[in-house]
Amino acid sequence: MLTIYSDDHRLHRGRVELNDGKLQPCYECPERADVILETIKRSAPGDIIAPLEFGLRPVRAVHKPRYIEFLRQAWDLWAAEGRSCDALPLNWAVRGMRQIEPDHIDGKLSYFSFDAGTPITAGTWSAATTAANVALTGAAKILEGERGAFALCRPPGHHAAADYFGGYCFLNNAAVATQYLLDNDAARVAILDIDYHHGNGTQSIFYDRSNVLFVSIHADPLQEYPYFLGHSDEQGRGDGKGYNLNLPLRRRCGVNEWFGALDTGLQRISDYAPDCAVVSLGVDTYIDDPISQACLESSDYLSVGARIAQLGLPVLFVLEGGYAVNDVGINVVNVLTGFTDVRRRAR
Ligand code: FKS
Ligand code: ZN
Repeated sequence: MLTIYSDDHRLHRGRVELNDGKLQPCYECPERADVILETIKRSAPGDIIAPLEFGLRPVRAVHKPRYIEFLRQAWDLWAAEGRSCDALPLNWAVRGMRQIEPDHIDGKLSYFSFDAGTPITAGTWSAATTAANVALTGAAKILEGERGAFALCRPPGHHAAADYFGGYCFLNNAAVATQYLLDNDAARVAILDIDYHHGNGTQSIFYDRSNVLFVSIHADPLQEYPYFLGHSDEQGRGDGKGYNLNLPLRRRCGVNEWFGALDTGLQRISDYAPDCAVVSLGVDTYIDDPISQACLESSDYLSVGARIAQLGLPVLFVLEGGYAVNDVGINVVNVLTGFTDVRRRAR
C-alpha cells in the first residue's frame, strides 16, 4: 500500500486541551504519526511518498472563504494580544444569541469553533494545509489507478465543517480529498467513517448531496462527543435525502455489534456502487484507547481492512483519531495489511 506522509505534521503540537474540567496535555500529538510511520516502515510493504502541493483551490471547494482566512490569521491575531500560550476559545453563541463574526480574535475563535479541546498554535495553519495536501495526493494517486492509498496526516479532519473547527480538526482532509475525486473524474464517492466519534464535519459538508454517500459508525451522540450530531434519523436533506447513514452504537458495545454495523455500512456502500471509497480511519475504537469506551483488539483491525477490501473498490484511507500511542501503529497497519492481503488473494 502506498503511504503519503510529511514531517510538517510536527508543526502542530498543541500544549493543552480542556478535558475533565482541567487543562490537560493534548491527546492528539505528533508522536501518534511518528509511531504509525515507524510501524509502516518496519512491517508494511509499499512506497512512502511526500505530498504534492495543491494550493488552496481544493480547500476552497469545501471550506468557506471567511473561515479559511480566519485559520490563516488566527495565530498572528492571538500573538498580537501578547499571548504565547495556545489559542483556545472560551464562550459560544447558543440559542437566541446572534451569529455575527466578531472583530476580536477571542470572538473569532468562538465564532469558528465548537469546543475548547482544539488549540491553535503557531504552526497549525502550515500543518493543516499540509495534511490536506497529503490527503489530496492520495486522491490523485487513486485517480491514477492506485487501488489503495493511505494518507498519514494530522491534524485530523472529520469534525471540521465548512466553517468551523473542533475535535482536534481544522481542515476536513477526507472531505477535501472526496471533493477532489468528484472534481476529477469520479461521479460518486462513498465515505466510510469508522472513527469512534461521529464525523459531524464530513456529514454536514455533504448533507445535501447525492453524489457522496456518508456512512458513519460511532458512539451514540446521546452519550459521547461530539454530542450534537450523529443520530440515526439524520438521513440527508433535499437531493441528499437517503445518502447519509449514521450507525450509532452504545458506548461500551461489543465486538460483534461493531462488526455488525460495519457489515450494514459496507452493504449500503456496495448498493450505492460508487467509483471509489474514502475511509476516515480512526483507531480510537481500540479497547485500550485513553479517551474512548470501545472494544476492538489489535487483531480485529485485520478483519476491518479485509472486509473493506471485499468492496472491490479503490480505497483512500485518511487518518483520523487513535490515542493509545504505543499501539496506534500496529492498529493502523493491521487495517492496511488486512486490506492488501485480501487484494493480493483476489488478483
Ligand atoms: C473526552 C472528551 C472528548 C474530544 C475528542 C475529539 C476526538 C477527535 C477524533 C479525531 F479523529 F478527529 F481526531 N474530547 N473526555 O478522534 O474524532
Ligand atoms: Zn475519534
